[in-house]
Amino acid sequence: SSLRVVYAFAREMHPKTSDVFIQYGTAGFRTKANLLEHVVYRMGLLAVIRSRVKNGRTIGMMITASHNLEPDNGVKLVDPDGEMLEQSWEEIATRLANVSDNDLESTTEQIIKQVNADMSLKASVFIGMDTRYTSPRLAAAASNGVIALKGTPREFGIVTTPILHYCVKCRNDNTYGIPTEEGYYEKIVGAFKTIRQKLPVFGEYNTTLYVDGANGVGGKKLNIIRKSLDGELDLQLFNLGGNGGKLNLNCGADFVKVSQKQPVGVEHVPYQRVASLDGDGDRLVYYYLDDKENMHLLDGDRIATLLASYIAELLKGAEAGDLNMGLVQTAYANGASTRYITEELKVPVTCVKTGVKHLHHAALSYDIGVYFEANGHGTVIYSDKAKKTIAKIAHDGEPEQRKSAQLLLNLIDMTNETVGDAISDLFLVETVLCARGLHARQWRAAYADLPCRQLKVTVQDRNAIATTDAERRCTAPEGLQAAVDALAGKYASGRAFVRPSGTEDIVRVYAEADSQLAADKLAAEVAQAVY
Ligand code: 16G
Ligand code: ZN
Repeated sequence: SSLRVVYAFAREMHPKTSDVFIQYGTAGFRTKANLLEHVVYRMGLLAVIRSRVKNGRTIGMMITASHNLEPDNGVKLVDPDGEMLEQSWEEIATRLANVSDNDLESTTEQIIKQVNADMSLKASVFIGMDTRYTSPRLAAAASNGVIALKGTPREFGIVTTPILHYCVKCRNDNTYGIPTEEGYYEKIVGAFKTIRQKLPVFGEYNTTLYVDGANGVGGKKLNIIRKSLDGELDLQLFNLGGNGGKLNLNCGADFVKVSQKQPVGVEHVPYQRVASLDGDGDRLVYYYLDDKENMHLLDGDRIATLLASYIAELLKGAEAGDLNMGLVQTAYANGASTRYITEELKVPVTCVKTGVKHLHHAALSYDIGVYFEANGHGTVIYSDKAKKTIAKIAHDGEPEQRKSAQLLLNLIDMTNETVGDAISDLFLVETVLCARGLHARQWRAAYADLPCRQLKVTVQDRNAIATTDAERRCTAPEGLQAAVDALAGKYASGRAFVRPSGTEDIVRVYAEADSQLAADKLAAEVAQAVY
């Protein structure tokens, strides 16, 4: 049959060259780029099958390894509503990625049967990639996979991960926007400019923003956006990939958050706020240096609290009292942020396992769900009920109510609800800081972070560690949790947990306590207990 030819082609063009087992993890497949070509080709096949199971709706494929260094790459699939691939398909993806070339045909046929795909339907797949030099070759393998099963690929070239998610969503739901990069700019930047007309700059807010682009795609896109901002925001961009700057190397959101150090390549001006993006533009943290060059970090927890408190203020102004808002965090959320949210903001908090899909899912249970990982990945999602209620007030409310509701509508337009988005989040943060006339120092003054430390531990088998309670406690190996409890108990405000990484073959340790010294010690002691 013609499919025979397809598999012969795969063996020729994208042969499986490695026997290393590879798993579809929290962020898809991710490993050394040279081990990925056959995996990406096969994900092209799977994307077509997925599209047909979804009645021909468009599926996304993103070629990226996010904040990893240049030699790595990865691929993940995006479901029709712009969300992460449904969890039950992760095992199917893993199976297809690991079969031998000889078994590729029979395994593909099995999967088609298992998921009951009607292979006579049309299939559409949007493909995006980050700036890695290995990405074009992998994107071509993805396209070949899509074409092999007679699907239609559309390559978007270099885009941020969230732009691809956005385009997939728009293609399947045209009320959300236009499925192009330009459509994305029009909606998000357009909403920002509209809101700036209504909220003039005042107070301690300064329109100059420095940006650390991690030498990746996010900075490049901000460089396009910058020219259309009409002075509403003066973006000074660093780490755009030129001048020998290496992707994510000693820069970018992950480096800044984990090392708590300033990135290389960014001009240093005391008290100037800096937004730091990760390599594929889906994470954002802020920081500033004081006059003694101490770094002050404003991470995902800060962004979440800033956005949630402003949305709460507008909901109150709109008198949309029947809409509930909640915040979703992970075990990595600083304890001080959780306390601030529940006690000061009086917003309910849910804690879930690491990984965007878990946060997104939990956020869906609120009318308005704000979710952020401490590492800077997050967004806000609004239910249909919330959107309808707000739109109605914006139309029929009293003048003061209408004002708040209209600002909320602009915020909704500025938000990429499909997934955490550094560019969209940056405009949201800048909107709130401007609306409140805040300097980054004042933003940071809302609460004091507990000092914390993260460590990586290499162990024989990371899966020997099993966790429960949203990864805050472990159930195996025996005795480990008791040891962690005993160690944390020695320190004031001590808290620690241990979890196997979903993206690297290591175990992660997190500790916080009332001083940096204590947090560092606690982390080291817990790491010792893991060995
Ligand atoms: C992935 C996740 C991120 C999570 C990180 C944890 C997505 C899109 N990305 O990058 O949310 O924080 O993994 O990595 O879900 P770890 O399991 O190695 O700590
Ligand atoms: Zn990323």
